[in-house]
Amino acid sequence: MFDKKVIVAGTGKSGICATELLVRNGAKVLLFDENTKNHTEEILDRINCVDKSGIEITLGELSDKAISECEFMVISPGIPVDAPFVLRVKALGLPVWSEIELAYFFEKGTVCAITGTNGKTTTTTLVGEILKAYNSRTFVVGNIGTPYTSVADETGEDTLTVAEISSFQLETIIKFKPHVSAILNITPDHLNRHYTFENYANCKLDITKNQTEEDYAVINMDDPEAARLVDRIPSRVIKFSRMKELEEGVYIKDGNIVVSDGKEMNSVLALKDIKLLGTHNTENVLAAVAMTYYMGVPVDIIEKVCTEFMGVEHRIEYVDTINGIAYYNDSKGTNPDAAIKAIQAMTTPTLLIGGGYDKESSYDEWIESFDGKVKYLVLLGQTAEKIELCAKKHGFEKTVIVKGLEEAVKFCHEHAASGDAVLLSPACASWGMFENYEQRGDLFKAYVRALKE
Ligand code: UMA
Repeated sequence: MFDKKVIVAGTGKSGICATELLVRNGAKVLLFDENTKNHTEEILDRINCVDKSGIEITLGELSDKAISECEFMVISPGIPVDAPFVLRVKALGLPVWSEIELAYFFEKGTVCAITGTNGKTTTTTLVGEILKAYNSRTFVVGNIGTPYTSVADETGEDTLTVAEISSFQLETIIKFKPHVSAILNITPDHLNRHYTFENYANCKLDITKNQTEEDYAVINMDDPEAARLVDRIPSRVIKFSRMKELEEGVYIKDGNIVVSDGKEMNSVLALKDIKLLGTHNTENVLAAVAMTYYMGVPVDIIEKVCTEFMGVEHRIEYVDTINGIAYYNDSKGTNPDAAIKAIQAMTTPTLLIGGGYDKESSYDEWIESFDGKVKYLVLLGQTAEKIELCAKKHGFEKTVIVKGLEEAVKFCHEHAASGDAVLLSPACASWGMFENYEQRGDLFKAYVRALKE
């Protein structure tokens, strides 16, 4: 399939699945990771291939000679495009592909893709559920946790793929072209990687860059930054709004979500039948309705699945009630904007657990959104002191710094009263203390459940 070897950079989920896909399809792979603490044997063990003879593993540094023997490089999302070794590979003339691009090379069916700062996972899951109810040959992939490369060569003309795509993944797409794309919202995130908000927004816009007039881009008109991109989109824009009625698009009329093509209006479902908490989730449902409608799914299927959908793990997920205190896991709240949505969805006094890896976010708006609801802000991780200072600046004094998540849960258990809520919604990534947000959320749930014993 490829004439020369392919470099795969990163030995996380993405790198392993990209390697497997390439090897399954007859390519030779040079698997590379900068982290020398990794072990070649252990990496090889994680690769699920019958014949591993075409795989070479290099840790630490890539030599110019090794690079020149390869055709192109596939990079994992976590690797910055300006990492010195990536710049060297480019300078030696090799194209650099996102693992999304590699997967798309093998794609034979219809693809829809979702990006945005927040709501991606909920929307992707819901779109996936709707598409599965319509066509059982549906794949749900991407930043959501299942690399697209793990299923790309199983696709066929009759399959549907829904992909959650992060800005990291969009940075190195070349031909990736979803038939229906969506930009849910754009607020500052990952600025340590993209440097400026404009770069970050441009990465998001790139989800539409290969689309043509036969394709659709679903855009949230209530989000000023997403709405600003409309004129730069080459495909047919399908606008959606929770706040205003549109001439054409997906919006709310008399309590119903409706789709209008400018001539006819089609009512899809009643807003009151949605089970998800918070206005941000209404926007996610609007996006999912728009996407699946233009993917050709009949309205009765969209309605049924949307009204049955209960939401996603780690996203304002109800855990348990202990001594009259309700515990919620919002570990997926990895940036201030997501954490604001979670605190806004709370209806009782809340003990909030936050802090984690420093993505150089600003926490001012998050603290301002507390609105008298937060009883204590319990902080952990690299950003604890920074957030505490920011809270004090805004006159919020009830902060506590703890060593870890278990201590945070214990503090909340001891200081909450019946009727209060405890919310883990860190506004920060989990990296440094946990492997990922899933592990952070799972541990939180385990510590909460242990309180019962
Ligand atoms: N590495 C280097 N050099 C670097 C950086 C990393 O060699 O400069 C190596 C590391 O040593 C490690 C490997 O790269 O071995 C890790 O690669 P990775 O960080 O891309 O991790 P994966 O396990 O492949 O997970 C990635 C996504 N991770 C990131 O974007 C950071 C996962 O998104 C995604 O679910 C997975 O692919 C499957 O597609 C997680 C995430 O946090 C959930 N995403 C961000 C977000 O949602 O905000 C964008």
